[in-house]
Amino acid sequence: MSSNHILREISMRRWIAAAGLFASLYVSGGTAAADNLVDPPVFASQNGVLDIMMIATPQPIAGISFTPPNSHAIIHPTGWVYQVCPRPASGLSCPSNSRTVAPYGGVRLAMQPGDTLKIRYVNRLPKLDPLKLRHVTDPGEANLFLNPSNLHTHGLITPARTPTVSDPTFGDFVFVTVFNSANGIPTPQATHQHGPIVMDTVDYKIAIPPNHPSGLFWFHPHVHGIALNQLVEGLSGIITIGRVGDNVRGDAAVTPWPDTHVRHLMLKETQVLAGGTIGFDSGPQPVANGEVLNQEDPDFCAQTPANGETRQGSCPGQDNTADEGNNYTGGKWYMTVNGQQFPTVPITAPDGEVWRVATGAGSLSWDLKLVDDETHRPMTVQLLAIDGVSVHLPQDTTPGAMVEMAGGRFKVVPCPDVSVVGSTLPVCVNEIVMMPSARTEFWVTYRDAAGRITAPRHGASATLKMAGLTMGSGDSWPAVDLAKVLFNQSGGREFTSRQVVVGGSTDAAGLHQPNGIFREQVAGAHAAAATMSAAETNATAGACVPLPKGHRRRIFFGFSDVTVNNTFALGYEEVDQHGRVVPGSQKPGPDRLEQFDPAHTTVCLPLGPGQTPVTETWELVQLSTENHNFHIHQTRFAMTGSNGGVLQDNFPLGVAAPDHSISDQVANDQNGVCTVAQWRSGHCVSPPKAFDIPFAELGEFVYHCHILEHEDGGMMARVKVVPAAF
Ligand SMILES: [Cu+2]
Repeated sequence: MSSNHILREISMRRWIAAAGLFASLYVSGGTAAADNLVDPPVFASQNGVLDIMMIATPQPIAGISFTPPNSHAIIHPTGWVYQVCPRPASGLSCPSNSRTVAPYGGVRLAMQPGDTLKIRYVNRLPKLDPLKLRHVTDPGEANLFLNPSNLHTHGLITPARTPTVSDPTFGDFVFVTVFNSANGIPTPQATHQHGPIVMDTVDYKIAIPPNHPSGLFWFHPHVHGIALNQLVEGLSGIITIGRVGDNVRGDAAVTPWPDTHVRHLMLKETQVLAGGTIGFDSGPQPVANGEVLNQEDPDFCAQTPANGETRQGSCPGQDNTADEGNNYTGGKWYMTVNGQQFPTVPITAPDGEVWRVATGAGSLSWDLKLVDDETHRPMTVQLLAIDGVSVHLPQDTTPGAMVEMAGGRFKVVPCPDVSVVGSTLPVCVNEIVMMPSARTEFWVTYRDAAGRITAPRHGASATLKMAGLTMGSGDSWPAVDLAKVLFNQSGGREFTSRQVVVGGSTDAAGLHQPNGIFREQVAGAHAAAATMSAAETNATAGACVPLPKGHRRRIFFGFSDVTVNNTFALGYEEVDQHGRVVPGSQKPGPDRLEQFDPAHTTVCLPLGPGQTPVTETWELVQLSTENHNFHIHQTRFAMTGSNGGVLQDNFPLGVAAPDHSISDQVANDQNGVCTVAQWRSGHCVSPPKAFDIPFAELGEFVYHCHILEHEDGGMMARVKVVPAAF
């Protein structure tokens, strides 16, 4: 967290007012001399199944060449990658042949609706130095230094299933932890036990419903307390379901967008140290030359480059010792696309390309702009999908409504010269903010300064920039150029209209239609009475009752102890149709917040009558002057009142605005976090944001802030969906 109070105040206002409008931070110089961007290696399902082995393992990062100070040596820092291969007949290692890959940038798993994803997950990660980790002394976390791992299929609407006698596989269940036996044997914990402990390997079987939306998803490890460390070392990859053409069409809404003109861009970021001594929570520790700092520090680089400094795929470590921080001089913070440092993206198709952008960042939020190298102005692109669901909005949606529904994560600009096709509003943007876990898909083709599609002038190019971003009173993320884009488009266009058309059976509207995943009977759900013992039924009936009509669940985002800045936590209460708090509903107690306990279920609900999805309304209340984003597993959500207009699986909550008369107290004495009591009295202004959340999958899962420093710190809670009693 930033200790600079002035920056904090300015940036807070900037975020509130912005709706994605951030000042352009700098103009870059320099020329591209890098390799062309390569799409991630693909493992595609065949005959309805993708059956692979995925090994989390250390490996030098080929795409990052680190030269330490006072040296000409080139070091490829060792990160952690997923080695992936078709599942071998036996054993826990991949054969060394052409079908085994282990890219730091990650692979893409290409699935179709109705497919089954089978993964044999193997943990070969190294043991860690507990003195360089956070949370190892938190309750229940004594095993973290053994580097347990697991897998979450982010955004997939599938059951959070546990094994049964007849089926030993797990579904998308984040409470199981896989330990590498070479690191030692974990000690079962008396409290805060994560869940089942398995040694070396676990089998996942994830059935993708036949009516699952086509879209862009991703996978990553999800062990509480160490998720940040594992992501910034490199562990993540892309999942696609279906094709872009399922929901995106060219002229006259007829021709599906061709797969040949689609790119996948996985953005990652990793900090590399130049040796010396670095301060951790435990105190100063020696670090190696080329060592990855997986307990990431947002202050590693200056937010903006010095005069004349060019940042192509990295920024230089800075000396923070004057501000009681670390000296990162000689180190570098790499920001890569598909594991490549500042690649070139040649666009040759006359109709341009669809870019599907995902982020494997840990805590960092990207502020992306495609800046024309000649005009230095951000170029217009057409937005197609958010978080794996295509953007299908009525023609009369205003830009302001669009910005609000998406939590201010885009700067919306006019789409020039478009004709009305179908009922879908084309949405154009020229700036995209992606908080951790977000996905954004858009159409890139050459446009002039007014945003009009035109033939590119000779040599036209642009730079994909991370513009730098400050998260309210929280972290500041640095500006770095990510890629060079060359507009080598020539020849006649196939799609001659000025827009591509979004819409289809699996877009936002389709999910709530008959046969849609949020309307159909839940697969595998049976009446509770038929499958449970009397004791289980009673226990379930006591804890898992439907939310009464008109009631809402309210979630607070703040600290469990407002005087201690690492106690990220959530609060819970139920409110009735008059907005009154339901007595006895508050967890962990009146006006209190609690850090995540994996053994504690905060929300439990049954499916609707006949085992159908049930939609609840949740109110999210931000108590912090630092941004958070809300994410919930096994479903997605839309702002209440938007008729499902923008369906997303992460939402930027903005920041709370403390009353001026107490702002110094909140900002200085309480680490920028209001108490629930201050919020109730109106001394901390933060209107609740309400979302409709359909629950269409069974099991135990989580909701949390996806800034992984915050999730690991405790800003997460457990939710359980059980079958209906009838
Ligand atoms: Cu957060």
